[in-house]
Amino acid sequence: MTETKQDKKPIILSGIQTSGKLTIGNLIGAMQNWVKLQETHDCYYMLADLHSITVKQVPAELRKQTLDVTDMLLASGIDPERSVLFAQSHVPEHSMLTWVLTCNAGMGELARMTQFKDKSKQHADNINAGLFTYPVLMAADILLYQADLVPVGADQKQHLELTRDIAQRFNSTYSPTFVVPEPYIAPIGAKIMSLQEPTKKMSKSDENDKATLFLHNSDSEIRNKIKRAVTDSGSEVKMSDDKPGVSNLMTLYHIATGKTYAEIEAEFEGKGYGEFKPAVADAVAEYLRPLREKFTLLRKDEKMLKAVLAAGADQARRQAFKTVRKVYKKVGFIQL
Ligand code: ATP
Ligand code: LTN
Repeated sequence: MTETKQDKKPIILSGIQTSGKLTIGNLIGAMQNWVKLQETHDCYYMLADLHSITVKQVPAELRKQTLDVTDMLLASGIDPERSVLFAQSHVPEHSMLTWVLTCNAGMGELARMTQFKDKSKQHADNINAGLFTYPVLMAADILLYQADLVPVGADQKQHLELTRDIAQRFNSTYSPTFVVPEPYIAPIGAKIMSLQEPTKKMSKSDENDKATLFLHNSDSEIRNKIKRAVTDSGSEVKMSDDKPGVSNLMTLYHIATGKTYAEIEAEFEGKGYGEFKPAVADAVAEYLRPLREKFTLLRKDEKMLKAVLAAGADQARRQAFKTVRKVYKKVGFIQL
C-alpha cells in the first residue's frame, strides 16, 4: 500500500480467527467482500490469533492454522501489494489499546453480547475472562486503524454496534479521537447456515463435521455433505423463510453459478429436491476446486507466507502506534 496523501481512500479493517479451518461461510460472508473492497479502499486484514485463544488451542496447531488461514486469504485474492495482511499478535498495540478501552466499557453491555452467551454454553468448561472481554479487543482492532468500514458476516453486527458505542463514548469523554466505523454486511450470504441444522449459522467449530463445508474439503466430501444436507418438508425449490434448508442451498447455488433466485426456481420447477441437491453439490464442488488447488500450491512456500506476515506487521504497526500514542496522551499518561 504505497500511496500519497491526495489519493487517500476510505479505510477498512476486518479480521478472521485462526481457531480452525475456514468454511464456505467465511468465504461468502467475509473473504469475498474483502477481495472486492481492495479496489476502492485502503484495507487492513487481520488474522485474529489473540481472539483465537479465548477457546482452548493446541499451540502447534494454532501456529499451523495461522499459516493455513494466511494462505487461504492469499489464494482467495487478497493481494499483499495492495492490502496490509497481518497477525494481531505481531502488533502489540492491539493489547495496549484494549486495556484502555476495557476501562471504558461496561460489564452490562458486554454481558448482553450473544456471541459470549453462545460460546459460554459451547465451552462451559472454559468460560474465561477473555471470552467476556473479546468484543473490547475487537473494538481495539478496528479503532486502532481509524477504520471507516468493517466488512463482516451478520453474526458480528452486535459487536460492531458496541465498537461504535465505545468509540463515541471515548470521543465525548476526552475529545474526538476515533473514527466511528460503519458495518458492511452484504445483502446475500451474510449468514450461511449449517447443513445439518439450517436455523443455525454454519460454524468452523461445529462438532458435527457434516454440518460445515470447509474450504479444504475434497470434491467428494463436498458432494456428500450437500447431498445429505437437511432440507425442509415438501419438495418445492423456493426461497422462503419457512424453508431454511432449501433457501440456504439456493444461496450456495446462486454464489457458485451466478444464477438469480428466480432462475433457480424456474430451473427446478416440478423437479424436487432429488434433482436440486446433486446440482448444488456439483456446482459448489466445481466452484471451490480452484481455490483449494491454489491453496495447496502456495502452502508449499511457508517462507513466503511468513514474509507476507512480517511485512504486514511492519505496516500495521506504523498506523497502530500513532493511535495508541494519541490515546495514551488523552487519558493522561506521561509521555517519555
Ligand atoms: P466460529 O464459528 O468458530 O465462531 P467464525 O467462523 O464465526 O468462527 P471468524 O473466523 O472470526 O469466526 O469469522 C470471520 C468472518 O466470517 C466474520 O466476518 C464472520 O461474520 C464471517 N462468518 C463466519 N461464519 C459465517 C457464516 N456462516 N455465514 C456468513 N459469514 C460468516
Ligand atoms: N470477532 C470476529 C473476528 C474479528 C473481527 C475483528 C472482525 C476479530 N477482530 C475486527 C472484524 C473486525 C468473529 O468472530 N467473526
